[in-house]
Amino acid sequence: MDCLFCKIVNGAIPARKLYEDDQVVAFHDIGPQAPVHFLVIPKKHIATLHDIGEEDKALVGHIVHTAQRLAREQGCEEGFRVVMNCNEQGGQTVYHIHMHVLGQRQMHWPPG
Ligand code: IU
Repeated sequence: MDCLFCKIVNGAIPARKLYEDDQVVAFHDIGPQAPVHFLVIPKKHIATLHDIGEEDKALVGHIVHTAQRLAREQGCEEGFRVVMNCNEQGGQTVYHIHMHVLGQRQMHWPPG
């Protein structure tokens, strides 16, 4: 499959991995937008948030829990932001769902 994040999952493209288990991989974003910026992705290919099914609920919960645990490990006790972009209008550029975790700087609202 011609998916960049599937290639990170299977090791064809290198990434600075923070964590990996049987369901998810977390790695530092190559274009960090904050001192801490990593992505948590499922190993299963799911293109967009629209494609999450009933059967994926536990997996999505695991993504959120992994994000929270790693954010704390990365020193984000003061706070952090998670972002999931969906489709072109939502700002998605890689079509394999991923949770951005950003921290170690003040966030602002609304986002761009
Ligand atoms: P988006 O939500 O689809 O716009 O985010 C994609 C992110 O994936 C973006 O922040 C990129 O910098 C990041 N990324 C990466 O970390 N490693 C890669 O090999 C590629 C994109 I391609």
